[in-house]
Amino acid sequence: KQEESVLESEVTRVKPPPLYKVMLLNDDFTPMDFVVTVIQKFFAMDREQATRVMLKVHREGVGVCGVFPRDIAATKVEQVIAYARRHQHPLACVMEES
Ligand code: NFA
Repeated sequence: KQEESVLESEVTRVKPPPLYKVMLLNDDFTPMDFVVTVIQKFFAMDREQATRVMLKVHREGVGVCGVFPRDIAATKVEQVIAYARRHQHPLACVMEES
């Protein structure tokens, strides 16, 4: 059992691991259909769900594609950015502790 005088890191982690939101950011250049495809491909949404998220990003500037443990969130961000750059689109993807 955790003692008040002992750091959490010296005993056992008590808090659940943090979760991170993975978000897309709007820009003026990436085609809407490409964004929908990205959301379907990397966040396992159907076309209808993906279109809703894309339109939210387009209208509000940012939208959440999913919530994941840190390493999975970081991999999603890297994969989305690499895929967008490979197709020469400036689409931005970021993560933030939720
Ligand atoms: N704003 C972009 C356009 O009008 C579409 C877009 C949506 C881009 C979501 C990035 C993210 N073509």
